[in-house]
Amino acid sequence: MQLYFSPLACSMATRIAFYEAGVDARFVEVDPKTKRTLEDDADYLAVSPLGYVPALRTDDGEVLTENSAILQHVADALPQAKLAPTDARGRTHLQQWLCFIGTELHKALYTPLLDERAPAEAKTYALEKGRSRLDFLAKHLAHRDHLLDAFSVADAYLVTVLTWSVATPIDLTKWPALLAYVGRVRERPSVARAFAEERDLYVKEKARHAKA
Ligand SMILES: N[C@@H](CCC(=O)N[C@@H](CS)C(=O)NCC(=O)O)C(=O)O
Repeated sequence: MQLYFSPLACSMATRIAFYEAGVDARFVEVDPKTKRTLEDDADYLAVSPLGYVPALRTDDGEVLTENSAILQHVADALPQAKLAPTDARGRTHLQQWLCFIGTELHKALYTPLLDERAPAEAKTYALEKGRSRLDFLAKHLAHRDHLLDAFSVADAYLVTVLTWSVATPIDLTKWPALLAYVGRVRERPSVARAFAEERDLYVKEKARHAKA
């Protein structure tokens, strides 16, 4: 499988899933500004017309998009890693959290806060609305280690998104359960490795953009 990613973007959740499974995948870096791949300067829009990551090229050549779908595909393809419940109710709970992270947190809260072109009013609105989502999440995580009964692809996605807080006005110390969760999950070897590798690539990306 081949993952199109940008450093520290939501695509990192799928890298974490691969590391959890101990499986080699091909990682193809996409520059978020130029929408070109780093390794061969190919047009990423020809792979995924909306230009956002992640995209996953499966072993049979199909290109999948949308983080939550890709994460479930990878979890299903690598069942030995136990990254998704296999029973119907458990799968519904997984979907519930993936949808919550993708819509309520990632796109509604963090995207406007991280987008330098988003108007100040949009950021204020997102923050106001987002507080109840973070309260809700903190309550759920107050007495549990993971979103579900065990680490799943939803945790891979959530830890990626919550870590973006440092680049936003969201102060996680106001939600000690979330701060503790991020600290705990980031200690997993798969997560620590993914963050370390992508942090280095992110620094390089910033340096490239500063030069351009
Ligand atoms: N709906 C997409 C959104 C993915 C997304 O927002 N990706 C961001 C990185 S976290 C991105 O590539 N943004 C660049 C862009 O929108 O041009 C998904 O869930 O996969």
